[in-house]
Amino acid sequence: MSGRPLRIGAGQLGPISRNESRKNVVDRLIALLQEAHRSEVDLIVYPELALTTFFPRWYLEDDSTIDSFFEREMPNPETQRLFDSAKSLGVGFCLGYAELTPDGHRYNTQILVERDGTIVGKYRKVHLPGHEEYEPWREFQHLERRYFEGGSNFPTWNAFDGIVGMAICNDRRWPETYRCLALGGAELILIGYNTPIHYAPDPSQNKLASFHNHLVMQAGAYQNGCFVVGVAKGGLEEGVDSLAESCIIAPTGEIVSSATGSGDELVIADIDFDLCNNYKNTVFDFNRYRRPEIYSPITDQKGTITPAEGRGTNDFL
Ligand code: CDT
Repeated sequence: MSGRPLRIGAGQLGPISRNESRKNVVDRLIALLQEAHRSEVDLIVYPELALTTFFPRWYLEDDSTIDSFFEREMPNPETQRLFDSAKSLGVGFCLGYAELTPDGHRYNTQILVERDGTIVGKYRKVHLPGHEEYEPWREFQHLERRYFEGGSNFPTWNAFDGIVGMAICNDRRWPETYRCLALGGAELILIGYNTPIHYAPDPSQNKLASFHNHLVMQAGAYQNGCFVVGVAKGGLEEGVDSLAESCIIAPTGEIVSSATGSGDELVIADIDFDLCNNYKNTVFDFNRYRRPEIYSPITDQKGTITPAEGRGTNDFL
């Protein structure tokens, strides 16, 4: 392949039970890494919170229980084997985990590790979904807003011979995520997710979970001339069924490879970063066609401001 080729693997995980040891999870990650190496993959992308069960589904009060789901350093004694294996095999990886900083801050984090085992980038989830307090009417909780602080930017990095950005799960539903990353030059956006199929505030959306997953990532890829890799922790985890359907999407907006099941599975695609230019230099030539002077409500406003009764919001009628 000419241009700037990269072979990517989406390292989908099946469920991780609450009592599954880090050692066992890291064994599973390394098994996928080894399969990636056999398939000559350059970069494998793991899901959001890939080292533990999706613990925000529980209201936890005990600090030491909460801490047990967080990593205080990266790599650490449990994950060093993954870094060592990646380096010796020459395969880069992207890994989501719960981060506890030395000064006590908690983030839903994803790191990008180059083929030499060095961490080149860290991203902290910006859009935290769910709720802060225990809500007894729910079948299960979604307490990300209790356990994590939000990240503060959408960085991009020169890595893997392209420009790479990251996003985490709910971030993928927001067009601002992709656009901010693309304004930083992103050609490849790596997204891990845990998406319960049951959406308690409006269960009529349940049957659309798969459609919405593809809709947002395919639109994000096309509208920004990027490749997007969406990687699930799917299947029935602690009684909660989560969407699998990991996939790799081209700047055309087309899905080029996708998972066939909901367990541990490696999904592979050959990409060429140069394809991004077909879109970035034509229909989505930002410099030529964007109108940022018109877009101020996007950064000046948080919620909707509707027109006054009987009026419109423009003044040239
Ligand atoms: N992990 C995560 O962000 N999940 C959300 C669930 C829906 S909001 C409760 C998602 O956007 O997939």
